[in-house]
Amino acid sequence: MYSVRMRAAQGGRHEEGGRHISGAERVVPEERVEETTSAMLKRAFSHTRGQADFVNIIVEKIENSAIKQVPLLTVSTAKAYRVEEGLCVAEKALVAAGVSLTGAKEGIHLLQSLPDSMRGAMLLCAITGRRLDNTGEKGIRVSRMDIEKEEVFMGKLVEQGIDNMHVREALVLASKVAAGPGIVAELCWSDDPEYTTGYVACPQGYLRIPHCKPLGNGIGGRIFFINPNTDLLALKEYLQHQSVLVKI
Ligand code: WAQ
Ligand code: MG
Repeated sequence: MYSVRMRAAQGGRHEEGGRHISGAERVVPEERVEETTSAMLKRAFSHTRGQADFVNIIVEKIENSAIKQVPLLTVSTAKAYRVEEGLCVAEKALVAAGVSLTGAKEGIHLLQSLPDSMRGAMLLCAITGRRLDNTGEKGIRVSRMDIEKEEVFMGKLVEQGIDNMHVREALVLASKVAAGPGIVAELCWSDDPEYTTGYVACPQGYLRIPHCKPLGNGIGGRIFFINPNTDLLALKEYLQHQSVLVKI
């Protein structure tokens, strides 16, 4: 199998202060590497966040024996009709997953007050709400994951009426993250100005939450809430480097 990863920026490379535009992560067999890279390039050049002028695509072979399998999270959808309701549902879901009320409020506040979207996620202590990674506005990027049987997966999403790219990618990412060492819960909403549904995920499931941000808002983000005694190095290694196929 091959890990195929893309990151695109505007105003130069990410390392040189370019603004992150888009990214993508797949794990595919050799015969699908070409179509995957060209789809990623197309995507980098057509993101609603802006025109990319730097695109980095990495293709890397991974041994089958190095791939870990994790279960697909079960999906449910909450009811919310306004942003205040959506965020209230998110707060309750985080607390139900084991995040303290302080931690949940802090996480929501941090995402809401981002000056621009990050490329990765923040790690927060699930008890104190304190930021535990030191990656600043870059964040930690989860990589090297995909779904095991794409057609079956898509079929399942079609049945549930939620077969869009956002859900597909978010469910795979959230399933990898939820299986990580020390993960309590995840909070996310998209950086796409037209996509306002976010989610709270934890090992018990993936709760879709309509209206996590106002329509037209192009700032999104992700927060991983973790146990205070988590081995941070092991968790970062898992998130960034462990190859994972999500089993359906
Ligand atoms: N690793 C860590 N953080 C990431 C990654 C990654 N691979 N990809 C994106 N992020 C962070 C980054 O800060 C982005 O700005 C933010 O998440 C949002 O990313 O079921 O589309 O790809 O309907 O815009 C939720 C779907 C969609 C809810 C979320 O996120 C549903 C989405 P986006
Ligand atoms: Mg996006």
